[in-house]
Amino acid sequence: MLVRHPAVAALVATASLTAPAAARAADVSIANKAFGPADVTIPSGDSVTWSWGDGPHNVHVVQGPEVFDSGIKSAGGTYTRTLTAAGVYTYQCDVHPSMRGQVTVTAGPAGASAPAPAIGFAPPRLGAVEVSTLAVVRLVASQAATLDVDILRGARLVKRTTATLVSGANRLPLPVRALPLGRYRLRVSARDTAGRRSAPVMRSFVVTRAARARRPAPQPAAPRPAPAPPAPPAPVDDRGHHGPAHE
Ligand SMILES: [Cu+2]
Repeated sequence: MLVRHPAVAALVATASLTAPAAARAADVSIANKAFGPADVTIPSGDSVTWSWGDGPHNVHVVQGPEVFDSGIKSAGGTYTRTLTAAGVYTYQCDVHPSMRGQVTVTAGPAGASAPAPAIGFAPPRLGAVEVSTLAVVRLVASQAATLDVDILRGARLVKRTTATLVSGANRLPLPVRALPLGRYRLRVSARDTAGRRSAPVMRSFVVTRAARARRPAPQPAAPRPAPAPPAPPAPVDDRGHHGPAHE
Protein backbone atom coordinates (compact mmCIF):
# COMPACT_ATOMS: atom_id res chain seq x y z
CA MET A 1 0.00 0.00 0.00
CA LEU A 2 1.31 3.43 -0.87
CA VAL A 3 1.16 6.00 1.90
CA ARG A 4 0.19 9.25 0.20
CA HIS A 5 -0.45 11.57 3.11
CA PRO A 6 2.87 13.30 3.98
CA ALA A 7 2.20 13.33 7.71
CA VAL A 8 1.34 9.62 7.73
CA ALA A 9 4.35 8.83 5.58
CA ALA A 10 6.60 10.68 8.02
CA LEU A 11 5.04 8.81 10.93
CA VAL A 12 5.63 5.47 9.23
CA ALA A 13 9.25 6.40 8.48
CA THR A 14 9.83 7.48 12.07
CA ALA A 15 8.28 4.30 13.40
CA SER A 16 10.51 2.10 11.28
CA LEU A 17 13.60 4.07 12.26
CA THR A 18 12.88 3.81 15.95
CA ALA A 19 11.70 0.20 15.99
CA PRO A 20 13.62 -1.50 18.80
CA ALA A 21 16.17 -4.13 17.92
CA ALA A 22 14.32 -6.49 20.25
CA ALA A 23 11.53 -6.70 17.68
CA ARG A 24 13.58 -9.15 15.66
CA ALA A 25 12.10 -12.62 15.59
CA ALA A 26 13.07 -15.99 14.25
CA ASP A 27 10.97 -17.91 11.75
CA VAL A 28 11.05 -21.67 11.48
CA SER A 29 9.24 -23.54 8.74
CA ILE A 30 7.89 -27.04 9.21
CA ALA A 31 7.80 -29.25 6.13
CA ASN A 32 9.02 -32.59 4.84
CA LYS A 33 9.44 -33.89 8.37
CA ALA A 34 12.01 -31.25 9.24
CA PHE A 35 12.28 -27.91 11.01
CA GLY A 36 14.10 -25.28 8.98
CA PRO A 37 16.31 -23.93 10.29
CA ALA A 38 16.57 -26.53 13.03
CA ASP A 39 18.77 -24.27 15.15
CA VAL A 40 17.93 -20.62 15.78
CA THR A 41 19.27 -18.08 18.27
CA ILE A 42 17.35 -15.09 19.63
CA PRO A 43 17.96 -12.58 22.41
CA SER A 44 15.77 -12.80 25.47
CA GLY A 45 12.35 -11.26 24.91
CA ASP A 46 12.17 -12.09 21.21
CA SER A 47 9.75 -14.54 19.70
CA VAL A 48 9.98 -17.55 17.46
CA THR A 49 7.24 -18.24 14.92
CA TRP A 50 6.81 -21.72 13.51
CA SER A 51 4.87 -22.06 10.24
CA TRP A 52 3.38 -25.33 9.10
CA GLY A 53 3.93 -26.14 5.41
CA ASP A 54 2.40 -29.57 5.90
CA GLY A 55 1.28 -31.74 8.74
CA PRO A 56 0.37 -33.07 11.14
CA HIS A 57 3.26 -31.89 13.30
CA ASN A 58 3.72 -30.18 16.63
CA VAL A 59 6.46 -28.22 18.37
CA HIS A 60 7.03 -29.77 21.75
CA VAL A 61 9.85 -28.34 23.86
CA VAL A 62 11.04 -31.28 25.92
CA GLN A 63 14.12 -29.72 27.56
CA GLY A 64 15.00 -26.16 28.42
CA PRO A 65 14.38 -23.32 30.83
CA GLU A 66 10.68 -23.84 30.16
CA VAL A 67 8.74 -26.48 28.28
CA PHE A 68 5.70 -25.99 26.07
CA ASP A 69 3.71 -27.61 23.28
CA SER A 70 2.15 -25.91 20.27
CA GLY A 71 -0.42 -28.65 19.82
CA ILE A 72 -0.64 -30.60 16.57
CA LYS A 73 -1.30 -28.43 13.51
CA SER A 74 -1.51 -28.85 9.74
CA ALA A 75 -0.56 -26.87 6.63
CA GLY A 76 -1.17 -23.14 7.13
CA GLY A 77 -0.93 -23.27 10.90
CA THR A 78 1.39 -20.98 12.85
CA TYR A 79 2.58 -20.80 16.44
CA THR A 80 4.43 -17.89 18.01
CA ARG A 81 6.13 -18.01 21.37
CA THR A 82 8.03 -15.23 23.15
CA LEU A 83 10.98 -16.56 25.13
CA THR A 84 12.56 -14.68 27.99
CA ALA A 85 14.45 -17.31 30.00
CA ALA A 86 17.96 -17.69 28.57
CA GLY A 87 19.24 -21.12 27.67
CA VAL A 88 18.89 -23.87 25.10
CA TYR A 89 15.41 -25.14 24.30
CA THR A 90 15.30 -28.55 22.64
CA TYR A 91 12.10 -29.48 20.87
CA GLN A 92 10.65 -32.28 18.80
CA CYS A 93 7.57 -33.27 16.87
CA ASP A 94 5.73 -35.95 18.80
CA VAL A 95 4.20 -37.31 15.59
CA HIS A 96 7.65 -37.77 14.06
CA PRO A 97 10.16 -38.03 16.93
CA SER A 98 13.07 -37.83 14.51
CA MET A 99 12.04 -34.21 13.84
CA ARG A 100 14.10 -32.19 16.27
CA GLY A 101 15.19 -28.60 16.65
CA GLN A 102 16.55 -26.15 19.15
CA VAL A 103 16.22 -22.51 20.08
CA THR A 104 19.00 -20.74 21.96
CA VAL A 105 17.92 -17.69 23.93
CA THR A 106 20.75 -15.37 24.90
CA ALA A 107 20.46 -12.90 27.76
CA GLY A 108 20.58 -10.03 25.31
CA PRO A 109 22.51 -8.40 22.47
CA ALA A 110 25.49 -7.94 24.79
CA GLY A 111 26.10 -11.66 24.44
CA ALA A 112 26.05 -12.53 28.11
CA SER A 113 23.84 -15.47 28.80
CA ALA A 114 22.29 -17.03 31.82
CA PRO A 115 23.00 -20.70 32.22
CA ALA A 116 20.37 -23.22 31.33
CA PRO A 117 19.63 -25.68 34.08
CA ALA A 118 21.13 -29.12 33.68
CA ILE A 119 18.22 -31.52 33.76
CA GLY A 120 18.40 -35.16 34.70
CA PHE A 121 20.58 -37.22 32.43
CA ALA A 122 20.34 -35.08 29.33
CA PRO A 123 23.47 -34.81 27.20
CA PRO A 124 25.07 -31.39 27.07
CA ARG A 125 23.78 -29.02 24.38
CA LEU A 126 25.52 -26.23 22.51
CA GLY A 127 23.94 -23.08 21.13
CA ALA A 128 24.83 -19.72 19.59
CA VAL A 129 28.17 -21.05 18.31
CA GLU A 130 30.12 -18.26 16.60
CA VAL A 131 33.76 -17.80 15.57
CA SER A 132 35.07 -14.23 15.57
CA THR A 133 37.49 -12.76 13.04
CA LEU A 134 40.20 -13.29 15.68
CA ALA A 135 39.34 -17.02 15.80
CA VAL A 136 37.69 -16.81 19.19
CA VAL A 137 34.75 -19.18 19.68
CA ARG A 138 31.73 -17.98 21.61
CA LEU A 139 29.01 -20.44 22.53
CA VAL A 140 26.37 -21.19 25.11
CA ALA A 141 26.54 -24.55 26.89
CA SER A 142 23.60 -26.10 28.70
CA GLN A 143 25.85 -27.38 31.46
CA ALA A 144 29.49 -27.67 32.47
CA ALA A 145 31.21 -30.04 30.06
CA THR A 146 34.33 -30.79 28.09
CA LEU A 147 34.42 -29.39 24.57
CA ASP A 148 36.13 -31.47 21.90
CA VAL A 149 37.55 -29.14 19.27
CA ASP A 150 38.64 -30.23 15.81
CA ILE A 151 40.08 -27.81 13.26
CA LEU A 152 39.94 -29.09 9.70
CA ARG A 153 41.40 -27.83 6.48
CA GLY A 154 39.39 -29.38 3.68
CA ALA A 155 38.80 -32.89 4.97
CA ARG A 156 42.10 -33.02 6.84
CA LEU A 157 42.21 -32.74 10.61
CA VAL A 158 44.98 -30.24 11.41
CA LYS A 159 44.42 -29.60 15.10
CA ARG A 160 42.57 -31.39 17.88
CA THR A 161 42.20 -30.06 21.38
CA THR A 162 39.78 -29.85 24.27
CA ALA A 163 38.48 -27.04 26.43
CA THR A 164 36.53 -26.78 29.65
CA LEU A 165 33.03 -25.36 29.32
CA VAL A 166 31.07 -23.65 32.04
CA SER A 167 27.28 -23.67 32.06
CA GLY A 168 26.15 -20.63 30.10
CA ALA A 169 28.27 -18.34 27.95
CA ASN A 170 31.80 -19.40 27.03
CA ARG A 171 34.63 -17.68 25.20
CA LEU A 172 37.39 -19.90 23.81
CA PRO A 173 40.31 -18.63 21.71
CA LEU A 174 41.24 -21.25 19.12
CA PRO A 175 44.88 -22.39 18.92
CA VAL A 176 45.66 -20.97 15.48
CA ARG A 177 49.09 -19.45 16.13
CA ALA A 178 50.96 -22.15 14.19
CA LEU A 179 48.41 -22.62 11.40
CA PRO A 180 48.95 -21.34 7.86
CA LEU A 181 46.69 -18.46 6.86
CA GLY A 182 43.48 -19.48 5.16
CA ARG A 183 40.04 -20.91 5.54
CA TYR A 184 39.32 -23.70 8.00
CA ARG A 185 36.39 -25.52 9.47
CA LEU A 186 35.70 -25.91 13.15
CA ARG A 187 33.89 -28.94 14.57
CA VAL A 188 32.91 -28.85 18.23
CA SER A 189 30.90 -31.12 20.46
CA ALA A 190 30.46 -31.18 24.22
CA ARG A 191 30.56 -34.22 26.46
CA ASP A 192 29.79 -34.61 30.12
CA THR A 193 31.66 -36.72 32.64
CA ALA A 194 29.45 -39.72 31.80
CA GLY A 195 30.41 -39.47 28.12
CA ARG A 196 27.04 -38.16 26.95
CA ARG A 197 27.70 -35.99 23.95
CA SER A 198 26.03 -33.09 22.19
CA ALA A 199 25.39 -33.01 18.48
CA PRO A 200 28.49 -31.73 16.67
CA VAL A 201 28.39 -28.15 15.41
CA MET A 202 30.37 -27.10 12.32
CA ARG A 203 31.48 -23.55 11.58
CA SER A 204 33.89 -22.18 8.99
CA PHE A 205 36.41 -19.52 9.86
CA VAL A 206 39.51 -17.82 8.48
CA VAL A 207 42.92 -17.74 10.09
CA THR A 208 44.24 -14.22 9.59
CA ARG A 209 47.51 -12.60 10.68
CA ALA A 210 45.52 -10.76 13.33
CA ALA A 211 44.09 -14.04 14.64
CA ARG A 212 47.56 -15.59 14.78
CA ALA A 213 48.95 -12.55 16.58
CA ARG A 214 46.18 -12.71 19.18
CA ARG A 215 47.55 -13.16 22.67
CA PRO A 216 47.31 -16.82 23.63
CA ALA A 217 44.70 -17.47 26.29
CA PRO A 218 45.73 -18.98 29.59
CA GLN A 219 45.53 -22.75 29.39
CA PRO A 220 43.55 -24.06 32.36
CA ALA A 221 44.74 -27.62 31.74
CA ALA A 222 48.44 -26.67 31.78
CA PRO A 223 48.92 -23.56 33.87
CA ARG A 224 52.05 -21.61 33.10
CA PRO A 225 53.15 -19.11 35.70
CA ALA A 226 55.19 -17.17 33.17
CA PRO A 227 53.48 -14.16 31.59
CA ALA A 228 52.19 -14.50 28.05
CA PRO A 229 54.99 -14.32 25.48
CA PRO A 230 55.25 -10.99 23.70
CA ALA A 231 53.07 -10.59 20.67
CA PRO A 232 54.75 -9.99 17.32
CA PRO A 233 55.29 -6.30 16.54
CA ALA A 234 52.03 -4.55 15.80
CA PRO A 235 51.76 -3.07 12.32
CA VAL A 236 52.56 0.60 12.12
CA ASP A 237 50.40 2.66 9.83
CA ASP A 238 51.59 5.56 7.73
CA ARG A 239 50.90 8.07 10.49
CA GLY A 240 53.32 6.28 12.75
CA HIS A 241 50.59 4.88 14.99
CA HIS A 242 50.58 1.35 16.13
CA GLY A 243 47.72 -0.80 14.94
CA PRO A 244 44.77 -1.57 17.14
CA ALA A 245 45.40 -3.81 20.10
CA HIS A 246 44.28 -7.36 19.61
CA GLU A 247 41.86 -8.73 22.09
CU1 LIG B 1 5.96 -34.14 12.56
